[in-house]
Amino acid sequence: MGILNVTPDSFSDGGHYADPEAALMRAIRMEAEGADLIDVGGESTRPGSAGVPAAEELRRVMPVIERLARTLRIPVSVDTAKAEVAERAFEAGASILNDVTALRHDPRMAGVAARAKAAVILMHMRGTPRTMQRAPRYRDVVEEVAGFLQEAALRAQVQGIARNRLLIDPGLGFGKTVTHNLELMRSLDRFVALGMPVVAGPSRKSFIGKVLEADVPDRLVGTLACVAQAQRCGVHIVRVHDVGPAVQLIHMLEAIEASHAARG
Ligand code: HH2
Repeated sequence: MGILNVTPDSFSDGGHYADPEAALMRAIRMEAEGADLIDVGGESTRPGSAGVPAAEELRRVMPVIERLARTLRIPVSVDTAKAEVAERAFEAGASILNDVTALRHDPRMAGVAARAKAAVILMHMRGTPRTMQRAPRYRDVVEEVAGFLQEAALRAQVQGIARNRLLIDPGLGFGKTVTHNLELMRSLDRFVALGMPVVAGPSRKSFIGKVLEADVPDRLVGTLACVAQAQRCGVHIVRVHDVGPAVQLIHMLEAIEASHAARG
């Protein structure tokens, strides 16, 4: 999943793709590099951020989603917690909802996604982007996040979204310390065992920066290590900024695994 942030303030690529034509070019490039879907977001969720009104989010994402849906062969997802934005994005051709609040922020969201028959990514977050990094604590981060995602999936089904349209995401960096993020990375197979497709979003995040003492532009190798770990654990979708290197890494790992299978 290639990340396309059309925000002025995203933590690693804010302001790069504010012009819809530049955003379209970026998406075409990610598709050519092997992305299987493109995730468009118009509101930064970086730690401490306050959020933007729906009208501003619509102004940012709609021209981009309209262009992508017309031009790309791969599906488009919309990264939003607002039902109004999701609804308009589905009308314009997006087919996947990526809701970092797991349908909790907007009471209308589940109904909108159910009516559109959209696939829905349910992500775990502790608190809100404004508060989430204030000393997060867990008894057992892996089990607590897994329990949350199971409950969120049940709630979504009660609200009319079919189970075969649900995906889950442990929410790396959302209300977690470096140690929590590393524990989640180590145990990604626990989420795969829940029986729904798993999404993981380690790309350029600060836990990588802290482990490697690397600023955002120098986190590619750390990100790729996380992509390799995700692949090893059977994670279905990795959400990345650097699609080309991630696709090459996965192809290489798959070739190695296939050679083993061929030998029997
Ligand atoms: N991470 C970010 C945003 N959306 N969605 C899912 N499903 N999983 C994630 O890990 C995830 C996400 C944050 O990263 P980014 O989009 O690069 O930055 P920002 O929120 O500053 O736009």
